[in-house]
Amino acid sequence: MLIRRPNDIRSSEITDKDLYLGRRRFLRGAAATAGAVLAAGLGPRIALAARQRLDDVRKTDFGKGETPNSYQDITSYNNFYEFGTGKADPAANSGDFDPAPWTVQISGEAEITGEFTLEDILAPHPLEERIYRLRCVEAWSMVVPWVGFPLGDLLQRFKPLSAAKYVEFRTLHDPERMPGQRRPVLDWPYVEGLRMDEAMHPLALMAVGVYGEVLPNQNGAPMRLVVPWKYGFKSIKSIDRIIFRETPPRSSWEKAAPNEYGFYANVNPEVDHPRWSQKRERRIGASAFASKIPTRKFNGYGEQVASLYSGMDLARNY
Ligand SMILES: Nc1nc2c(c(=O)[nH]1)N[C@H]1C(S)=C(S)[C@@H](COP(=O)(O)O)O[C@H]1N2
Ligand SMILES: [Mo]
Repeated sequence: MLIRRPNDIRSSEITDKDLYLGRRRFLRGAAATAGAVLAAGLGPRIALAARQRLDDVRKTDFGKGETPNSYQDITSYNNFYEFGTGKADPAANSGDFDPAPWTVQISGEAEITGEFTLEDILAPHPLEERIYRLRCVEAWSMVVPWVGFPLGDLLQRFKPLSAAKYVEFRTLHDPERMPGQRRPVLDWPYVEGLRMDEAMHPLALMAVGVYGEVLPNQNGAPMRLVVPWKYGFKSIKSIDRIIFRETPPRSSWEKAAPNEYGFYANVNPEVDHPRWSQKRERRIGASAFASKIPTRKFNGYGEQVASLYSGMDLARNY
């Protein structure tokens, strides 16, 4: 298997796995935190998964003033159909998943293509924490302190050609390791896409961690997208393929129900899902008696992203 690396990376910047999983970035190991996981009330199966601290994470002002959901909420109420369709399934069923070694295949309309190790993909990118709201199309929401880096910084390294108008992302397809893929609930692998200008927008994040720790399997280890102004399903997990394209990719959800899920999927309280309202959302972790909160257009990020869609009819381009 040919493993290349983007030629803009000097070899001195590339170390072995140490850089990603070794001492530099990760200080505390499994033993130190297993007790804490148990104390947080998670089952023993999940406690077996190592919780590893990420080193050198720069704090930012993104989401300043917001109260993040608890680590427990973020890692136990998930959507990740590769590990089951129930909200508790990903935490229950992903404990045995080992996201290492991991390679990412880059193809399509770019100068630099090929297969890269996760270490090569991540090495040049300083990590930062950004607190983002995540609004699921099912009308619940969370606030998550992600750790990652701007998606555009990664895409730029492959020198996209002018023909690259869209970028497609795919999740690993391996039914042996992802038991949910043994049933045809979606057309596997999970596929998502962004228009190139959306992908290059500084709010689009490639996440590798949460709460200062390595991304738990149920949240999309080892690396997942976070596009905070779009419904949660656009934020594809466990990415192993990136394809620069001239034409829009067809996402798994568009294929499954084209009248319900569109390519854009911008959070929009003015456009209801055909089967339910999108005007309000339930904040996970709030009391069962708490009232739902109003959903904001573009999930509240309109000031930054609305210009991407000027002149577009967002009721048609849902
Ligand atoms: N590969 C993959 N990515 C996925 C999903 C999935 O089923 N498979 N679910 C999506 C949906 S619907 C949501 S709401 C978010 C949930 O992310 P979280 O579990 O980290 O909160 O992941 C998205 N990414
Ligand atoms: Mo979702």
